[in-house]
Amino acid sequence: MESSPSTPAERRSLNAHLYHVSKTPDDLRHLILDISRAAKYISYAIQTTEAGLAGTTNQFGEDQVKLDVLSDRIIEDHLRESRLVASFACEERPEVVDLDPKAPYSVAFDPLDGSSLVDVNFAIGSIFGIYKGKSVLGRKPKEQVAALYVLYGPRTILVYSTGKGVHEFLLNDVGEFILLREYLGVADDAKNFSPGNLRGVDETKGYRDVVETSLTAKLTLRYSGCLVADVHHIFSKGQGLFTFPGSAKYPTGKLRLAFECGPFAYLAEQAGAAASDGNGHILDLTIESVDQRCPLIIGSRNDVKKVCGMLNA
Ligand code: AFP
Repeated sequence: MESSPSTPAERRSLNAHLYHVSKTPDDLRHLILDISRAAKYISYAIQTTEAGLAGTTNQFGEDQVKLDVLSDRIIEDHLRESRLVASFACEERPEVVDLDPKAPYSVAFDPLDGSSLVDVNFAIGSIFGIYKGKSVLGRKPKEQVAALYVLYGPRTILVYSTGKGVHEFLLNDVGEFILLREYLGVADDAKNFSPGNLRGVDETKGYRDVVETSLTAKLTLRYSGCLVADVHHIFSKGQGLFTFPGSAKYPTGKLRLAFECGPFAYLAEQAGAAASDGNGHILDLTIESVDQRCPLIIGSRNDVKKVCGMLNA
C-alpha cells in the first residue's frame, strides 16, 4: 500500500534527523531536544496565556505573568533539567547565569523575540546559540556548535543547524517536530527587503542610499518587527535582505550579538547567505557582555556586500 505524506513511514522526527542526518553527538542532540521541548511549552503558553499583559491582574487579583518572563522560565527549567548546560546568557538577565559547572555546553538565548508584537498577534520567536564550554562570554559566534530558532506563527516551526546545513521542522498536532524541508539555501541576489531602523535614514546618507536603491530596484518590502520572522522569511523564500544598522538612538543597532545576531549569522552561513555588522563578519565578533549590541546586515550575499559598501562610502 502506498503511504500518504503524513503516514509514519514518511515522517522524520527532529530526533531522527539529528541522529541519522546531522550525526549530532548524543549530548548535543539531547540538549537540542530539551530546547525543542521548552519551545512546545512556549508555543502552548502563547495560545493560552492572556496575551501576556504585564501590569494586569487575573480574576483572583494576582499579577499576570508576561509571556517573555514565562518563556524565559520555561527555557531555564529545561536547560537546568538537561544537566548539559554549564551556564546561559539571555535577554531577560544582565549577567550570565551559572547552572552546572561540569556540564559541557553553554547557551545564549532570546526567549521571546518580538514580544512587543504579542498584543497584535504577529508571529514571534525564540532564538538559541549553543557553544561548547563554560560560558558564551569571550567567544565568537563562529565557535557555536549549533544554532536554532523557533517561529510561533500560524504554525510553529523549528529551524536548526549543527554545521551540516539548515533544516526546518513543523510542530504537528501530537506535539512532535516533523521534517518539512532539508538544506535550506539562500540565493546570492535578493528580491525582498526588510529594512529595520529606518530612523537611521535621516541620519546616515549611506542608509538613505540603501533604501533609495531598493526602491529603484523595486524590491518587495517584508518587515514585521520580529527578527525571527523576518530572517525566516529569507531562509524560507531562499533569498532576501534584512538590515538593522545603527542610528542616533541605537548607535550600534538594537539587536544583541549573543542571542540574536550570532545564531542567525551561523545559520546564514550554513544556508549560503552572509551576515555582517557593516564592517566584517558577525561570526568573527567577540561576545564581551550579555547586552552587547551590533548592527546586522544579513541575507543574500551580493546584497549584503553592496549594502556594506554603501554604508561605508
Ligand atoms: P522586541 O522583542 O522588544 O519586540 O524587539 C524585537 C527586536 O529585537 C527584533 O526582533 C526586531 O528585528 C527588532 O527588535 C525590531 O525593532 P524595531 O521595533 O525598532 O523595528
